[in-house]
Amino acid sequence: MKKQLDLTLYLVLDPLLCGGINGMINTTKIAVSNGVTAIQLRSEHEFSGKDWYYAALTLKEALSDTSVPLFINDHVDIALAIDADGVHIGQSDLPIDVARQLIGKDKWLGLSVTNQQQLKAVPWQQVNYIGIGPIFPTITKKNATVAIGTEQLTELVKLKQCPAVAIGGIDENNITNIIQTGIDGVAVVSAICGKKDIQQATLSLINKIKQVK
Ligand code: TZP
Ligand code: MG
Repeated sequence: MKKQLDLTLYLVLDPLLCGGINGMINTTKIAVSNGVTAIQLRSEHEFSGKDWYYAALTLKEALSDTSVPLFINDHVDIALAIDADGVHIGQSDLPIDVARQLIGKDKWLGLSVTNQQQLKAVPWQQVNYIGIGPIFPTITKKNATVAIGTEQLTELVKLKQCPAVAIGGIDENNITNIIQTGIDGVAVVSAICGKKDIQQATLSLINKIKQVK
């Protein structure tokens, strides 16, 4: 099925929070059937190259009859090996032009941005979307930079020249304020991963997004 770049509710999977590869697959299936529009595989924990590869491959298969794309965090090699739909990289990963060169023009490329200086330096021709954050404090990402808050997010949204998702500490209690900034979508980890009721967690976020959009 043809994939689409819809950033409305972007789920970043954490293998540890989800309970391993099977937990990620289960989370993905339930989240996607309840409205998640994009999936990213990300891990900060011990995850060998083989684990990355098999997790990514299994996720790709799980999404094969959906229109929901799979992004791989940082690892261009894994993205290419499994023919993922895209790659997401941070400011200290590969230079963006090198990542683009490696993945080619047909795969989607996302870049993390934390402040105005980084946003002004984005090579807009090379990226398909940016991730802005952390918006609120988060314990999911080790060494996360200081949370920027919704006012700063609003300023960055005004300056951006491509679609964007907000990330970091976003949950059902603050998602409405985030969507009201005019951002294209929201990315979450712990608001879905590891929740007892994945369906309810997803629906609660998606319904709040719909109320504003
Ligand atoms: N990048 C900035 S904050 C963050 C990432 C990957 C973690 C977001 O996790 P959570 O659980 O949604 O706060
Ligand atoms: Mg990274």
